[in-house]
Amino acid sequence: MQDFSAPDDIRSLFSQAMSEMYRKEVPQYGTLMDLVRDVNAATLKADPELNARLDAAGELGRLDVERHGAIRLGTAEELSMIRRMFAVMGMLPVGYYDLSVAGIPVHSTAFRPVEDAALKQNPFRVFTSLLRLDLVEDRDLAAKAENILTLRQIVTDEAKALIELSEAQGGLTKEQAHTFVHEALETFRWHSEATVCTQTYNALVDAHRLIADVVSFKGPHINHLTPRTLNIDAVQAKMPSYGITPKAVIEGPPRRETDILLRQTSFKALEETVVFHGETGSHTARFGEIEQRGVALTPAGRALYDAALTNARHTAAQADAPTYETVLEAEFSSFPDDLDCLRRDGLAFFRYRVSGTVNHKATTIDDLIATGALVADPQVYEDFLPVSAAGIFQSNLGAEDQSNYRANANQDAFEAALGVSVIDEMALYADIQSASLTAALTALGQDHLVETSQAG
Ligand code: OOG
Ligand code: NI
Repeated sequence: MQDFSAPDDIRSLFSQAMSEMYRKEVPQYGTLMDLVRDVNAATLKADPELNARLDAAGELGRLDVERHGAIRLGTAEELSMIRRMFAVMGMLPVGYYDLSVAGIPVHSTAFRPVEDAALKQNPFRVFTSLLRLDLVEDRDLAAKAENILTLRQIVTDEAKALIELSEAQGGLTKEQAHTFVHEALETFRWHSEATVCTQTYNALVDAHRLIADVVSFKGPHINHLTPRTLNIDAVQAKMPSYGITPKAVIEGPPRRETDILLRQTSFKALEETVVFHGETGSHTARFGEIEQRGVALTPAGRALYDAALTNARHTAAQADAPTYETVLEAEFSSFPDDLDCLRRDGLAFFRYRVSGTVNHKATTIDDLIATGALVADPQVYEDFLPVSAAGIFQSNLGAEDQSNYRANANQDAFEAALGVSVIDEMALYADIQSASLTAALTALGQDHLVETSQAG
């Protein structure tokens, strides 16, 4: 039996290598990383309780390495090949996002680690979109785009060989893993030379800027890398003094005592020089983003969130409406803003751990928590939000591209392209919650409570 590198270690190597490459390609990303690191350090210093909680939950370690990226693919073959590439690094497709609702001709998934230990080590995720040429009205242009896409190969021969080797032998040796990371990086590199001429590029832009971005290049350049901050309002406020102009509003829930789901903001895409068959022009694709992650919500919590967000967007769109922030805060005022309340109401997912001892037979789980024997840590939301993602897409595509495609989800087609089904994110959080609770109750000698916990 050969000694293989752990997929978690390959993912860490890859995430680090991507970060280094993107820092060189987009210097503003490096500036943003520095800003986020400083704000995180200051936040932890000012809030010892948060520091202690993250430390006890084993979450401090992942903070500095944590980031997500995004890519956009052109064909089913590309999506299935990228799935196999990410699988080598322990990243699986989780969730299905339909962006057609927002007038963006893609549907997406997030490749990410799913196991508890893997998430703790390095939760690197890639939001991966597949272009939907079926939504393009101009069928001739769609056919032309498809032809262009079938001519490219986005994975190097060496990377492909190593993916196949890893599948055949069940992993990669350390040396193979290093070569694999080096080769995999090539797929996501920026190409300043387009594969199409100016005229084709312009026709694609006219159909949708996003289509031009996917079709005109040799590969799916990484379009942003996003560090995780503990205080997104502070980073947003400080961006201008670092020479970065953020988008106007932060996507997601409003600022609260207890962070839920995901808040995100980005800065505008850079205009970059591109050569189109010898002719110099430009293209905007790559940008920067930051995110603040909170607790994952249960289906009941998520339904509340979706309703509040929909109402806020509706109200804010009315004439004479107050600012979006004001409306958003008002809509979320009835959303419980306290971890214990979120837990008791079954609105959020937790991870349980033992923190003391008990020598009596407790009658409820709440008893064990009240006495300090059992601790419920909030589970970090590891996924994305479709409405927020649409806002991020739009902020760097330009408002004029918000054409309406009508809701047109097609998860079956996406999964057929992917070659497997996407994993249901809610099931992952629920499994972590129940497994951690069962283990903690057993360790505390409170097995009699396991069944009640599973019933709820
Ligand atoms: C992806 C936009 C979505 C997020 O964090 O929600 C996204 C893209 O622009 O390709 O990255
Ligand atoms: Ni993003």
